[in-house]
Amino acid sequence: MTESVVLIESPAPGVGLVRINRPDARNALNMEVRKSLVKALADLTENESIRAIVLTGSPKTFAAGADIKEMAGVGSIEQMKRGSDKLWRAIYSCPKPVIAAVTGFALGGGCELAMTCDIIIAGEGAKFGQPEVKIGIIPGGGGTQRLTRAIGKYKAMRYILTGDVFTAKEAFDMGLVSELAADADVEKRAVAMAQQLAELPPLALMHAKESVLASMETPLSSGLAFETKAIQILFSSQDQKEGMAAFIEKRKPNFVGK
Ligand code: CO8
Repeated sequence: MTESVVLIESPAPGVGLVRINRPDARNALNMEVRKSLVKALADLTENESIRAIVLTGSPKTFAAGADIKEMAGVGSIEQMKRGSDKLWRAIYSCPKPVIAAVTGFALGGGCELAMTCDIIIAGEGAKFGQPEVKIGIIPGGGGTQRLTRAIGKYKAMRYILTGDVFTAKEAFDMGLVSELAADADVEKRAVAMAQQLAELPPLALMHAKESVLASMETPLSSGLAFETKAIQILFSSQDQKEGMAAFIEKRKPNFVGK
């Protein structure tokens, strides 16, 4: 039996880990991988015992982008029917935080995959890039938008127009990477952070994620209104009462996600 191209693991209480497992093809995101990722994220979203998700690849490659061999011959309509937006939506619409643990190459759709996650922890040897122009296309999974928002127009232009790769340290300095770690520690660090998140109130995390994402899409006044409504909603949650009571009573809170 062939091994699945996407694996789901449970590395710590409350944490689900999704591993892209196509190392011979440098974890290229063919249709099977994309569909399996969407399914894995849906399964972990449904699973109430999971409160934070880590998405990772292999030591040498997070993901080398869309599968060039699979898409080389397709036309516009076939490309449209493939609906690659489903993968990105599965991550940004996921009510749970998703941490990308990046070692090795995160190129093209692989860089876009990391950028769609909420937090990026990268190994010191990781390499990022949007090399699509070199094969006659442009980033199509949000790269022109998310990279520009993360590092600014002039640096985004520099990397998207040349297709040059940049190091994890450069990505960190430009604001694309949340945290750097030794390559061997990336997964451990991501799981530890996910575990930290898994102990926090899920509804607060969900509204925090939605509010931060709203800031990328709205004028300030609309974003602030969104945030105001979100905090108001949280005042009817059980976890808000528990969190504040625990603070006042000087004890550890027990958050139940209600
Ligand atoms: N697609 C298909 N196969 C790939 C890909 C890929 N993106 N990347 C690597 N492979 C395959 C190679 O063809 C090779 O296969 P084989 O053994 O059969 O010859 C195998 O993986 C190993 O590759 P290399 O020998 O090249 O491995 P290296 O370790 O020397 O190099 C690199 C690793 C640097 C990652 C190199 O493979 C590379 O540059 N890959 C292509 C990177 C790239 O151009 N990515 C952009 C793709 S286009 C894209 O992502 C558009 C996104 C649009 C939306 C996406 C929706 C999901």
